[in-house]
Amino acid sequence: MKIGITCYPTYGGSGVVATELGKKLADQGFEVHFISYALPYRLNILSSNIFFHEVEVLQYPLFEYPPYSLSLASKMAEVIEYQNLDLLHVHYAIPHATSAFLAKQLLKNKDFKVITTLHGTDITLLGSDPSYLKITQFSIEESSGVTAVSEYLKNETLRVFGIKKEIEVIPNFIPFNITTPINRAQLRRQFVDDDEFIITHISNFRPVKRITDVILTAEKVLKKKKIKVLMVGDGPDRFKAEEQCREAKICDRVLFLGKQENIKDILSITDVAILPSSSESFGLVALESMAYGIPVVSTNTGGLPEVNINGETGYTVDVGDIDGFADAVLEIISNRDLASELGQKAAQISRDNFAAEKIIPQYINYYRKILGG
Ligand code: GMT
Repeated sequence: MKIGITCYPTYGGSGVVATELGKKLADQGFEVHFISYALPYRLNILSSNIFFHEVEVLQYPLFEYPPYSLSLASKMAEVIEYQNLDLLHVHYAIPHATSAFLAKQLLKNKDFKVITTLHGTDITLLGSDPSYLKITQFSIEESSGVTAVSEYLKNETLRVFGIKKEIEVIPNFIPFNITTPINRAQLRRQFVDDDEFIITHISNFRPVKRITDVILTAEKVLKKKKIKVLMVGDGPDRFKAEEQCREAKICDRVLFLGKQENIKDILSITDVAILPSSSESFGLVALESMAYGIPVVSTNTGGLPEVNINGETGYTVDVGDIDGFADAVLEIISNRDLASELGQKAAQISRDNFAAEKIIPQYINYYRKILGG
């Protein structure tokens, strides 16, 4: 089977999932062609089964906004035709599913299938906005197959678009092998003393992540316990959150580390992961934390409760409930046995439900079903 994969190549869960999926498919002997405007940042291996096709976007003075979707559609059509692909799997509907539809129109006589995987804000924020609603709905309906990363996202897609399309739920998987750095203790000591705890937040710091809730929670927890908060990532709300730390005089306790490539080291020294998002279709960061045996305190919104099980792998609280967040964090860091119980269960559930070995075959079976149908 020859498979094309289109995704956003920069930081972000959908790109990570698409890239790791492609790598695993290549390991199993499938020929995989990535099509995007840059090399996906996790596509850092040499394999005779992996190819990358860069989409060049022509600049022209008339274009205030160069039409990437058109360049992408042309490149998709070229790769499908000349590499003789059986299947194009696009991650994130906007604009990838629409470009895939165009590529199909360009290759009317070629038999190939398009599968769209919905990841989250392509439905909940952008796809449901009037400016994108119709075209997203159309592109989803025109895909040969559609998957969603959670039951929540599937139901939300059917609700928002009022469509009857069959959507297969294939959850995200743990996108790395669990490794612990040999200098873990030393690494941890760089950040905290023995009687202190590390609370970590990882995101792209957009409004939907509500990072200011992390700071408000830290302020409350710091009244009772010594913690350091590691803020990993960058984005539009960083300045506001830094300002908040300055006002609360907790800058020495909240460290903004910026974007980090190696989140495995950070997770290996973390005591509690915190995710106060107002909307989250899945929450890959919650899963990655759980894989490291870290209890997660997250909101109970969207697909998060399908990953972080309240009272078992951590706690889920209402969006914006700062007291709830602070109480949950305090409960975990004040009780060593509870923390260890939650952490062990988190690791176990992440393995049982979301191991790559369990999820990749679901994609392969789905490909076969769509190709056979
Ligand atoms: O948040 C985004 O818009 C980016 C998107 C992405 O490309 O990473 O995130 C979504 O997809 C992830 C991978 O499936 C999910 O883990 C995230 O929960 C989801 N983000 C939201 O729903 C806010």
